[in-house]
Amino acid sequence: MSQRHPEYFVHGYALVPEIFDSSELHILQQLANGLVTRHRSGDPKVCANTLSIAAAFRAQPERNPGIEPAQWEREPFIISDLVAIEPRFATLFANERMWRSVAEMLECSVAEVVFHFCNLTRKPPMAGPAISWHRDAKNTYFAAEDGRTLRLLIPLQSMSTSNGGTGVVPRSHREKDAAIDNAIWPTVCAGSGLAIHSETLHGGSANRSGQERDIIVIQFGWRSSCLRFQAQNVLSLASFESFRVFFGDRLPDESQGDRFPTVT
Ligand SMILES: O=C(O)CCC(=O)C(=O)O
Repeated sequence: MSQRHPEYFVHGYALVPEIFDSSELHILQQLANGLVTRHRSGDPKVCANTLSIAAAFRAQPERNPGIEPAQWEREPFIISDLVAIEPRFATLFANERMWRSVAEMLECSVAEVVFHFCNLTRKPPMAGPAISWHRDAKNTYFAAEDGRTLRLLIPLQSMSTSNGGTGVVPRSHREKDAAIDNAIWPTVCAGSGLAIHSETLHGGSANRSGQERDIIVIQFGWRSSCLRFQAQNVLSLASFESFRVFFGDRLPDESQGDRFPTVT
């Protein structure tokens, strides 16, 4: 058994308390709200990286019953590659608590951990879609041959079953036939994290409450893993050291010539 993070090892998920303090959380919320506002006003850079609630409905209407898609064209569901459209996210992601916790759960050194991708996944009040039950190891966006990846979900408002929170099936990372009936919905405070093993079954229902439910999703992996699928996000495969050295102490500003480190 892992001596480093037994809860994650045994259950296939873990809560990581207070990754972001209240002032960092406030900045994260402002950056996320800024992207949502830009999408609503039709900003082409944000729109190019966004799946709207309406587009998600057209692809899978069963996930969001009763909504009228025409009303939700400008409402973002998933905004991808956050750092590409808002470089200041990079500063927040240079967070030592987060990288150390991830390294413990992936059972490697911080130097071995690399960032894969990030997005903002939203379930807006009364219109947030359900997310099908799935295992991240099977995804065709960014996945490692050896399955050594971890997804960290960081809610920007407290999330639970009441506002379309994420459900997980404990121990399903070890049980291929685990039943969804055994799912639980952890309450995760804003700024804390829900870490999910790549083989853990997870998903969630639609948000029909009056509360927001926005989460930052970040996938991490091992530097030495061979990748089965690799999307191109800004800073994909960058290490904590790259985030810390390049962005740790100030907000990146492309107009001042800031360059993102490239990984070869
Ligand atoms: O938005 C959610 O509740 C879950 C997101 C998720 O399942 C994922 O990113 O793998």
